[in-house]
Amino acid sequence: MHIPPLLVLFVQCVYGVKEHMFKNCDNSGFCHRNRHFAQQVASNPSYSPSYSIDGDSISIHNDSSSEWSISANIKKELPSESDLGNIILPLKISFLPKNSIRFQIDEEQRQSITPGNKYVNSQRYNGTSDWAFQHTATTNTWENVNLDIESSKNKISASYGPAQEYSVEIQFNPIKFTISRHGEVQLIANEQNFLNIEHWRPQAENARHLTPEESDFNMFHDDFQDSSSDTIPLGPESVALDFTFKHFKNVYGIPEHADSFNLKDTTQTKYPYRLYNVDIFEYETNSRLPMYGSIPFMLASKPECSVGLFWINSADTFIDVDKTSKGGCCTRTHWISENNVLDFMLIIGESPNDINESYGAIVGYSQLPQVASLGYHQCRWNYNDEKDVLEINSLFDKHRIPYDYIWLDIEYAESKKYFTWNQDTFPDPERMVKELDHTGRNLVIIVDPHLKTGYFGSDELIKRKITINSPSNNQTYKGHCWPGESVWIDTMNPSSQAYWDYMFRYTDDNKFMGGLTTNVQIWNDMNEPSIFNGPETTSPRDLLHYGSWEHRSIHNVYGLTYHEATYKSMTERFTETGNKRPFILTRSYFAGSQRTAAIWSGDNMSTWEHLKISIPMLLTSGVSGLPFAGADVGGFFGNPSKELLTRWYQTGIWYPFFRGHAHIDSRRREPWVPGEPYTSIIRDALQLRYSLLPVIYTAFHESSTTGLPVIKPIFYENRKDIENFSIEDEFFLGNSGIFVKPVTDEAAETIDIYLPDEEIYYEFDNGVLSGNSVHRQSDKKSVTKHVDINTIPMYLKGGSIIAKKERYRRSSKLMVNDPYHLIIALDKSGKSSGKLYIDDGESFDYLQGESISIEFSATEENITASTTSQGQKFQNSISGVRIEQITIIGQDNSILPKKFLITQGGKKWQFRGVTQEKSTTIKNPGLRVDEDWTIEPLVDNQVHDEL
Ligand SMILES: *[C@@H]1O[C@H](CO)[C@@H](O)[C@H](O)[C@H]1NC(C)=O
Ligand SMILES: *[C@@H]1O[C@H](CO)[C@@H](O)[C@H](O)[C@H]1NC(C)=O
Ligand SMILES: *[C@@H]1O[C@H](CO)[C@@H](O)[C@H](O)[C@H]1NC(C)=O
Ligand SMILES: *[C@@H]1O[C@H](CO)[C@@H](O)[C@H](O)[C@H]1NC(C)=O
Ligand SMILES: CC(=O)N[C@H]1CO[C@H](CO)[C@@H](O)[C@@H]1O
Repeated sequence: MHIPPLLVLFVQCVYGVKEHMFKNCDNSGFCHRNRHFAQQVASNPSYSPSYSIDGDSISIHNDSSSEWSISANIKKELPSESDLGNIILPLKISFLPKNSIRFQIDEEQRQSITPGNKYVNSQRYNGTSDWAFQHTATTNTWENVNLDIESSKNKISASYGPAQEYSVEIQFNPIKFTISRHGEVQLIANEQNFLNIEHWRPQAENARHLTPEESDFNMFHDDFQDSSSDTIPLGPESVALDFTFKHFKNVYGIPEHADSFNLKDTTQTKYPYRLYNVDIFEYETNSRLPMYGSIPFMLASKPECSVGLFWINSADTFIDVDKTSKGGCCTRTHWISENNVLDFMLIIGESPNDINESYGAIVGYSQLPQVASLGYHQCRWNYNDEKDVLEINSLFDKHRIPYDYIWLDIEYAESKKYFTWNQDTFPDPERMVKELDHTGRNLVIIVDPHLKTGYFGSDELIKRKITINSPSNNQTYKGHCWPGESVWIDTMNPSSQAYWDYMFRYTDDNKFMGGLTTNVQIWNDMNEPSIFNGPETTSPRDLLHYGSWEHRSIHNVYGLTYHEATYKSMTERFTETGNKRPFILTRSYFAGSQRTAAIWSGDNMSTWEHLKISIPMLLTSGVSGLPFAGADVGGFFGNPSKELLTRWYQTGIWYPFFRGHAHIDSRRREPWVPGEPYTSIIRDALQLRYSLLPVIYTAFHESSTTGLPVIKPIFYENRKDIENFSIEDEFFLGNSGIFVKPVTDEAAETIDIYLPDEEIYYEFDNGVLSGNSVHRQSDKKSVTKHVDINTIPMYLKGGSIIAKKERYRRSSKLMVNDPYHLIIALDKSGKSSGKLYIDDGESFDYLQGESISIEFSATEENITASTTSQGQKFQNSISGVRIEQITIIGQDNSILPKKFLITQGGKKWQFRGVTQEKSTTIKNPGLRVDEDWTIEPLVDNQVHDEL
């Protein structure tokens, strides 16, 4: 949510000119200077770089952590007028498990300089990885690391990886880092010599430090309108480097932008992709402007190889993508950050899967969410009071529409003082929550990082010295946000955790969460942080955090530190009430946020363009390791037409995080508001989502262990076709074989669907098999399909087995004991397989093995289910759950049997199926879900001896 109501008028005027609120590369000092540097270098054929590696400084370590690394010094040669001599930039290259390698470059003299502000830490910040990386040991072992090092006068090479299939060559002068797989070059860092590290220098001496390539634009001050008060106490400090992806046409990732999945060339514009977490309400589509979150991870993929680049930096960052090279030589990228150490990781492998696994092993996989959080969330700014909330709750029942969470935006709190309730509108939150609990529903309430001045919430923050501070006196900074004058919690400070824990357990005054138990969860908004009177809607860069670090250094990771603190506090609360998994939604995020939170794409608008762009945005989030993402269904700002709202629900059911939300000035638009036929169509879509929860949860489980995107780009399924790399409006639901292309055009009558591969695809519109199927024709890879407002175009790929739950229930919690419908879609050769993961859906017991994984397989001989489970407790709890129906669909029914022999738990029995044209259905076969079983076909009338 965003926009103070008073500003709404103003917003109408600025809409369409958002770019003036945010810096671009021309008016951002460090970006401007580095692009200038790059242009000078590129246009000077006799350019001799100022940077080189000192060959004598090389040393090789195999240190205590058994981490292989190479250290060396990079020398930066200054103009002869400078009396500083050479600048020493220590370089460390570490070989990480499997297929990753990390490069870190620091600046030696930072140990001994005196910055212009005594409160400021003068080092280059190197703590980004402490926040981004997961802290538990990775499951990878070191056994696979083999390092062969070869050195000569101008270079050193090492091969690494399980079979030493990867190698890195480090050239000293000019500096080049070349990464190969099976001897073939895949990536070169600094191929274009754009390496640049602006070393520390006193302002007065600046002129003597400039090389001919450098510009001194905005080094010590900032001309950009509302950032002119930035004191820039350490002067210019940027780090920049280019990366050439060899023979790669397509690169992905670096969210968050409201832009295409496949990244675009940016060389002709002043808008490189920018990563800077800002409150960009009413954002425009097809834009490289920064948004609420940042993940500086890029994936390059081509049929034979994939490369991941993780630029470990939490400062303002611009990324130029250059696709202008002739003959498909490469995609070139130029990464520019305002400050911090230069730190990046390269991950190389064959498929994007190899990358997802290694990247996830480092930053952590998405945590397995509770099942309820995968249901539908109903939000609005604001449900006014307890009566309103309970009325909405019962209207869902009246209209037979399932949902799991109702949300309260900022108006629930007294004067927007988080940790309080408005006594007039919410006199008895406990009563309200109990009422929701009757039907298994839950509540989410918002808690933002700005705390209004002059009440216990902020007083205590100031007393404990855990606020973000002003650079002038190192005292609490005060700015403006929702409640008016506010202070911000500094969750970089480890002491803030105890305070946050305390607040989430606080029960005095008007009892914030006292009495509220397991069905209340938290929404963290405005944590970029959004500051209404700050530059670019956010924090001044020279504010101070714990460790005397400037906000400039940590800006993009602040939001993560905040939602992690909330997550920890909620986990701690739940230890007493059943070890439940917290559900936290955050607007601002960084690499690693997936470990503790879900995200959504902020304040979008009720337009068809925003509906359409939501899909590439979610694909991007998925390949960047953060699959639990969504977009506000219906669009936050504005009033969607009935058709747009309906199409948005039909698309939203595929969002990993599925929430309807609306601005305070938008008209009510709950699913029953548009009336018939729309309400019924929306109900069908929601019921489809609920029927697929077992499939969605299984996809999330896979994601939480392998990094699999929940909505999966089609080039993850088939990398042989180069066309697949550019498709951004179709996707698979995990590895389930469910293939979808939502309708996102107004008044659509037909839709062209590009088929990802040669397999047969069974028509499965709205989750119902029609008996029809499609496959690629020799001359045509796509099919045209007629659609009307009811149609949710989808297919089940031949070779898949999925498990649905088809009974209507009011919420996911009430579905726990419902039976499954198994759908077996045979591939061209008559086989298929699939997975189902089940656990209690809400506690952490699954980490102790309290879960069941079922592998289904079908061949001509039999259909089998093979279950794996370590814990007995959960298994016992679902011993009553049955499979109520099995549908087998194939290309032709002559191969489909009619009679079956079923074996489970030592018992055998016969069963007759109902055969239609292309499918066979077995109703109530009497199978339990918690134990292995086999079904074998019987020739009709065959009498089986054993029975
Ligand atoms: C380096 O580390 C590996 C793995 O711990 C070990 O086997 C090896 O002996 C160590 N020392 C050297 C110099 O290779
Ligand atoms: C600035 O204030 C923080 C407490 O808010 C304190 O820990 C830190 O030492 C102070 N810095 C200096 C240089 O005085
Ligand atoms: C960051 O630098 C400090 C001081 O040099 C060092 O102790 C620490 O280990 C570094 N942290 C990382 C993550 O490299
Ligand atoms: C099912 O059939 C496969 C061959 O397709 C066979 O290998 C397997 O043993 C059979 N399983 C059972 C439980 O009969
Ligand atoms: C997208 C995808 O397929 N994810 C893969 C991530 O990595 C693991 C391990 O390599 C694979 O098993 C997953 O399938």
